[in-house]
Amino acid sequence: MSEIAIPFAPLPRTGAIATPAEPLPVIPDTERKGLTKKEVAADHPTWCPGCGDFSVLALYFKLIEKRKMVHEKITTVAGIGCSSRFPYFVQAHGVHFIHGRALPFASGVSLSRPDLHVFVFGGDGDAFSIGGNHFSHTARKNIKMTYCVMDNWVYGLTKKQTSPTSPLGFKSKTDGWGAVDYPINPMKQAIAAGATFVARTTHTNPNHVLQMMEAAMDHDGFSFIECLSECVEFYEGAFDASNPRKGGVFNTVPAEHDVTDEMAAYKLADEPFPGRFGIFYKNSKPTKNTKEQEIISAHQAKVKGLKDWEILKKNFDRMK
Ligand SMILES: Cc1ncc(C[n+]2csc(CCOP(=O)(O)OP(=O)(O)O)c2C)c(N)n1
Ligand code: SF4
Ligand SMILES: [Mg+2]
Repeated sequence: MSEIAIPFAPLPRTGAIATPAEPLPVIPDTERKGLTKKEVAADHPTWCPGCGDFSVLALYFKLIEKRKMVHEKITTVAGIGCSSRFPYFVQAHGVHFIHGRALPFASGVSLSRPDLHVFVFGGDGDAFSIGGNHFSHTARKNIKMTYCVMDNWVYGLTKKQTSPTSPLGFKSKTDGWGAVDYPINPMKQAIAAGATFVARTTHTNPNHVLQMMEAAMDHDGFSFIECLSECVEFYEGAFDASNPRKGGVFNTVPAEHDVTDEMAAYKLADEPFPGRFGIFYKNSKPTKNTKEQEIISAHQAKVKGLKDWEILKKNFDRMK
């Protein structure tokens, strides 16, 4: 039998043998200093000057700072689009995933990591065109996460195509004579699909955006925020009617509105633009996270004390 060749010679000894590094002490989250905006801001955002998305990003940083979050507990997921570049600009864990598929990816993170909160950011095209089905199914499953759609009523990244929220008559590269397809109403869709937290805000009112983000994050379930975010390049002035600085009106949800009343929420969502801003709907029901954990715990209880091979054997025996 021939000798087995050693692919490389062992390194010559240089004297001192390195001692393994001491493991870092584990400091509980509660005792750690939260991140500052400066620490969490990554690459310089590549959005056009004046894009509404800057304001949403700045408020996300503010939320992180205010809630004293630590790096490994922040997860920012997005699909594809100008708005979906979001995770690039956050110095923490994040994923810039396939167009329209941010929610399935985020669902996996949420279901497997109950210790962190998943934030998903994206655009109207990503959410309601290519990702339309995922939106409905993630909402009906009530998977714990916050989904903030930065709605600019256009496809910005691909330079001005009609989006599912573009109003009738909008002239774009795909509708040179003006859009003829009826736009969807994101708020109505979210409520009808089963989202348990549905809110609306606009990038021109920073305090309101932060308030909605905080409320959404505190909600145990699928929380959806439609955040109007102007595309100054391809749909300038789209939201002027909602901006008091541009002669518009910013009307909040009436104080007497019952957020648990689905029909009342639907009615609010039916108001013509600029409509209302605030929490339209909020309901409490068990999340998929909780239900799955119950199944896992029940199964783990059945095999408690068994060795891995014994569990395997049990499974094989069942298949006989
Ligand atoms: C599978 C696939 N189809 C189409 C595209 C091209 N595409 C990239 S972003 C985009 C639309 C993005 O619009 P939106 O989600 O509204 O984001 P915005 O740029 O407006 O923020 C499209 C159609 C793609 N990248 N992948
Ligand atoms: S194209 Fe529009 S959405 Fe994209 S970065 Fe520029 S202003 Fe923002
Ligand atoms: Mg868009």
